Amino acid sequence: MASTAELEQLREEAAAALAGVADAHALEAWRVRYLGMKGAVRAALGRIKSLPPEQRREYGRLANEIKRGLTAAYEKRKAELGAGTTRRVAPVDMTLPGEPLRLGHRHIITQTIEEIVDIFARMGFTVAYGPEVEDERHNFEALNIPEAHPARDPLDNFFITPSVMLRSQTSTVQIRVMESQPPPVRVVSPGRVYRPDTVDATHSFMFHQLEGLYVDEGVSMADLKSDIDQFCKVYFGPEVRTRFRPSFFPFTEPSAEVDMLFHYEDGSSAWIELGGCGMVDPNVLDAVGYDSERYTGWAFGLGIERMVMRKYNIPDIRLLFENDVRFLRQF
Ligand code: FA5
Repeated sequence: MASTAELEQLREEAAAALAGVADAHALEAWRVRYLGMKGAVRAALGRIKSLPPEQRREYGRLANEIKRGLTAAYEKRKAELGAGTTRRVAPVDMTLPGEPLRLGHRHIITQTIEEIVDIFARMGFTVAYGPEVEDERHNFEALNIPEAHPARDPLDNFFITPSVMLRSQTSTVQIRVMESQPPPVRVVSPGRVYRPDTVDATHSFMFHQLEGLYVDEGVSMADLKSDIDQFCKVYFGPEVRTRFRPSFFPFTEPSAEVDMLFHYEDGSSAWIELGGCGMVDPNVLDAVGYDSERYTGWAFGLGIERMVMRKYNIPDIRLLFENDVRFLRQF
């Protein structure tokens, strides 16, 4: 037989149990027990039917009052415990040291490019960038490389369409810079280039070059030699020597290969090829609308991987691009 006394007892019991709830898990168990579909409050309400009619009104009023009161108390406790999330039962020791963050860092090629650009900036050069997807005009024609030249062979380049390609040299940026501004020009341009070379310890199908270009009145080969020599001494150390060997590039005349005498830690030394260079061919100046009677200039293109490998004693270019973090983490 249901009675209001039993309802009062239920209210007290539920309130006491709620006061003892310490976490979201216990709160949910409390809710199921008292306010759930099969909980005590609903069961008490269900007993109205069994009462004589004259008691039903009072009993029903009290039961609903208890239900509202417990629901409100439940919501309050839920908010106190933090939006009903399941709390870790184990206490957290806030004084323990945290787990260290695993921070990545820039690739050694990127670090080197930034370092080299910084050295040239101190020598008065600005930096320019050009697209890796190029047209034949910038990669060949404006650089005085005629259609029949072997460097344009489709087997020696990554063509995308018959006239669009992945650039094979950063010399493309010489043209883009000169097209966009009048002389004087004093600029370096680092970036990726692509060639279908057979991959070995010193060759990759993708590598980085640093282009340099200086055009003004009265620029001579002496400027080229002293600027490259100065750069090598700052980057590799004051004991480094450079030499220039006659060579050929369609866009420079005269042309040279630049080598550097590198001293190894064991006391030995060797001449290492850094790249190509020379005096900008008058045809190239004419192609971009510069007055080749008035202006002269020098240009160079150096292989960045070769420099990195020499400086850090890396025996194989493939190590740089395999993405093995155990290797890359060292730099
Ligand atoms: C050139 O690319 C010319 N554009 C350089 C130049 C610029 C000459 C301006 C005159 C004036 P070359 O093909 O020799 O030249 O390449 C330059 C350097 O890039 C090489 O000395 C070498 O250090 C590097 N290099 C060339 N091919 C590869 C390769 N497959 N993998 C890694 N490095 C390479």
